Amino acid sequence: MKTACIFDLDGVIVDTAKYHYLAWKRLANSLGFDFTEHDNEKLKGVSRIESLKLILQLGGQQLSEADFEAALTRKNNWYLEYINTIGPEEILPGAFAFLQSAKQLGMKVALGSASKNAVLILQRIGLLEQFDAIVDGNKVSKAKPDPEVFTKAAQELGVDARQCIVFEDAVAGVQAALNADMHVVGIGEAKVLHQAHVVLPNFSGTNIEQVVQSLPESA
Ligand code: G16
Ligand code: MG
Repeated sequence: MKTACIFDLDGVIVDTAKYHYLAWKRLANSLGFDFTEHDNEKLKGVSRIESLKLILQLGGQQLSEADFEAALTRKNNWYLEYINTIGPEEILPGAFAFLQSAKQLGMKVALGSASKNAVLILQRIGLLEQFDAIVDGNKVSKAKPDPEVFTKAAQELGVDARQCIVFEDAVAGVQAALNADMHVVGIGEAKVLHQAHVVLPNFSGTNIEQVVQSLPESA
């Protein structure tokens, strides 16, 4: 029996990747190198610290501990400038209706995100009150593909892992859900998210009942 849904935030509920990209690009440029949209794909679902490590590697740079911390703060401040202007129009197509379909069926819903800005983003898009539990980057110490974020979400909801369906757009997130022994629906391209039990391009034109029916019996 599937009784709970756990949604990733960036790339599933809202597309904040473009704002992360703009802020990281600004940081890279200030350090004297460029950062492309192609390379930004590698940062999806990756924590802030790991993202900066990756970017510095791409730019062939090393920073002292103090400069690393300062760079994280600068990037986040730029990111917050963008986030503070977003609203409900940024919710990805079909995501709100899908979430509602799960709630109407009596399922519990949680957020499982790597972002430390998750609560602010949910406030900005008007969805904060929709979630029964929120586990974000402030509550976990291990990054996806570690299952911690999803395991904690299930604990907060008071349900078993096998009762949860995770919705994820990142490969590391799909792996985290599998490592948590949960059902996982990939949101994006099947060739990228092939480890997921089911992959949907987005939430348009579907609902939770259709998704539950599409999950393989063994999943
Ligand atoms: C999101 C994004 C990542 C970002 C991470 C940390 O994860 O996909 O690109 O680096 O959050 O965000 P912040 O800097 O706001 O703490 P998710 O798990 O919601 O996809
Ligand atoms: Mg994501």
